Amino acid sequence: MKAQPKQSSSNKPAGGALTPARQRELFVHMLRIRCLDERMLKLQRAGRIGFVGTAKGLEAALVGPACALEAQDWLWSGLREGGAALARGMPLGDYIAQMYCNSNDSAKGRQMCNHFQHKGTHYPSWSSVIGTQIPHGVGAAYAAKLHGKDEVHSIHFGDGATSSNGFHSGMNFAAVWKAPCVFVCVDNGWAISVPSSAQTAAKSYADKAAAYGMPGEDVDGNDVLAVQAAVSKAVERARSGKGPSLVVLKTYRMLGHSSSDDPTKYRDAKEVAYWEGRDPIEGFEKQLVAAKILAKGERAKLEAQLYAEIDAEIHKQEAAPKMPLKTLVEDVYAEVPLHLRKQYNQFIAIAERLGEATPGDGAFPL
Ligand SMILES: Cc1ncc(C[n+]2csc(CCOP(=O)(O)OP(=O)(O)O)c2C)c(N)n1
Ligand SMILES: [Mg+2]
Repeated sequence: MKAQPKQSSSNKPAGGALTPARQRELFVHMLRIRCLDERMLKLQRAGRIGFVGTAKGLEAALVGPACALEAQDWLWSGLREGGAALARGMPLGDYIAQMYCNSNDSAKGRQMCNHFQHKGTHYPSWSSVIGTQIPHGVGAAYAAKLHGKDEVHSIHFGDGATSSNGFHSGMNFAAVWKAPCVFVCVDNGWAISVPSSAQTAAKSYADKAAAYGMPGEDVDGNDVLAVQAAVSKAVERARSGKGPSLVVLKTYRMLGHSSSDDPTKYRDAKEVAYWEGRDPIEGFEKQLVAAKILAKGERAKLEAQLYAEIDAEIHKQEAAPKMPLKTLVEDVYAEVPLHLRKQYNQFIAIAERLGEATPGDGAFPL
């Protein structure tokens, strides 16, 4: 089979269960994220790309919601939903071009790498500024409602973002306006080095929903079918005009916060081992094998196919030219104004004298 992402099958399950073919698709989406993370981290360690924030352990929390949305819906990203965009049809080439910030990067190299966007699948560009996507997504959902569009906006954020202003204002306005949106909190246990136990005194982040007058639900974020079902229910509620819900996906970030982080400095190996035993891909693989949807040993074959596709795309994107430097001053004004032309000329003079930065010169320090 061809492992390239696609959003072909219907999300409307017959009798509440996903078809075997759809379950297989979900599994492949999850595997792709794992394989891609592994490759990206290696490229970063080799100094070939600048920065990676992996989603190892969170694959079910990415793929479940992505596969609960229809093509006209929107997904507003937290810090790790690049793989969710792939599951909704963002091409692999766009993902990897963004990691290289090359001339194929749809952000034109203006975003830090690992900050994806894809117009075609309604996936607005990430912001690293925690929580800002929440009021943006709520505003877009409210606008869709005013324009009578059949759109649901799925707004994703981490446990850490629940302490942001954007979370409170977004949740409040969404409930008051009955905006067609779903709040997906990926509680992966940590906000860099701050554990969830220090982030809130509430028993669960889901309890916060009651304060804004919306339903809140805790879900096993490592069980992709449970995640898909819970988010589907919240999406249908939003689509039918009943307003927003909060779905909290309880999961775990298996690796560091980013390629610049060493999690052994702040968390216990026993905690990591506990979650290793609850790996979302292994759990789903066992389920699919037991249901004869996947053959024993098939995972290895799928992984080999995925790695071949990823590696071919890496070679293609690594060979692509860089963004032309003049794009630094384009796209803001109809004509580049004098002060920007002066700055650009100064910049070119410096680049000619000292040369340009090379990969590995300026890895982002966070
Ligand atoms: C407004 C703001 N404050 C602080 C930071 C620094 N920062 C970057 S990531 C992060 C933690 C995010 O944790 P969480 O929301 O749980 O997402 P996760 O990384 O676990 O996916 C912080 C505090 C930031 N980017 N923006
Ligand atoms: Mg977190």
